Amino acid sequence: MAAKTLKIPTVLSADELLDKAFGRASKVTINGTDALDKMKKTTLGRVTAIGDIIKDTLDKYVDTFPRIEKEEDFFPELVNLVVGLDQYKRSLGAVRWASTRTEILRSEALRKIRRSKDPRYIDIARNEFYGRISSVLRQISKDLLFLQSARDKIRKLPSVSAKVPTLVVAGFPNVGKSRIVSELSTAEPQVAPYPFTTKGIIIGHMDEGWRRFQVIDTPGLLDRDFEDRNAIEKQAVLALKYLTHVILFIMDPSETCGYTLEKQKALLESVQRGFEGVEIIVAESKSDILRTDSGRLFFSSETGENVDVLRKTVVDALKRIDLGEEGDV
Ligand SMILES: Nc1nc2c(ncn2[C@@H]2O[C@H](COP(=O)(O)OP(=O)(O)OP(=O)(O)O)[C@@H](O)[C@H]2O)c(=O)[nH]1
Ligand SMILES: [Mg+2]
Repeated sequence: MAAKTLKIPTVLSADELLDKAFGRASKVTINGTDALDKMKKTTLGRVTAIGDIIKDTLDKYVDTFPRIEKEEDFFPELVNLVVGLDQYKRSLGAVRWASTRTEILRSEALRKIRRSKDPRYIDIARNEFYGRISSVLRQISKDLLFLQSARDKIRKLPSVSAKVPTLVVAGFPNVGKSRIVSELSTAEPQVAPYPFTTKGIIIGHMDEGWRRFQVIDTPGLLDRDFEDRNAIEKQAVLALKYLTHVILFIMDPSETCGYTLEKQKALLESVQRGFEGVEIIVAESKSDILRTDSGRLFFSSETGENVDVLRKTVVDALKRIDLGEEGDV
């Protein structure tokens, strides 16, 4: 997914694109059998070049911006949050329209110029084309500016795969989330930026035979009461929902994290409400410090106690996730 979004080129403004197209075209000169023939061929060459450059550039934008068809998914939700999906689609639609218009205007102009035997009419047809093509680009100038800023934001979105069964780790700060994510991950987890958190999200992978699972730690997102968040933060959390197949909720009964067990239970309930229908595995951390008789799964990243049991529980839950052909963006 990231690879796809990284390929988006910088988006030129309407004026920049016009400058580029007209600048290149002005270098075109084609010889002819006489003055009229030369003028005609040169004008045809310039109109063709302008049309080509503008159309190719616009088509490249349409092709490289991520196509968002299925909206109820992680990536579209994020795009919606950071740029606004309606405007995104409208602007891409406007660019597509401008590309089609360019093609039509160019064909019309070429036809008129080819037919013309009078240099004055050739000039008129050419100027008409220049004027119209400028006007088309001016009409989409706001869309181009929007897409340029959208590109910068989309490029910063995290590169997580929607195709891989994913475990998301939740729990208050300091309960031991990051440590268990490292324990469970095959390699050192990577940090990816995530809008609305300063820390980014931490992505690890678990390899189980031929299968690969994703483990995601989300500092700043699932470590506060859902209800305490502002609307955008809530959406940022909900976007995660599309990515989350199983939640590992970590509780620290030793309370060395700085949160009472009561508060932690309240957070768990809040996560349960926010992620209805998602399997939530609750595990108590830091069993080297304190073990309760709650009957919950417990483990210690410090001593390694029960980390294997936790891993197996998590892997079994992830194995039950069948993504089929779904999950692609
Ligand atoms: N004794 C003991 N300490 C642990 C254990 N797991 C984590 N810790 C300690 O608890 C502190 C917090 O651990 P982290 O893994 O950073 O906690 P976190 O939940 O990722 O915290 P945030 O990133 O702030 O949300 C660190 O000092 C860890 O060393 C454990 O199993 N036993
Ligand atoms: Mg952490």
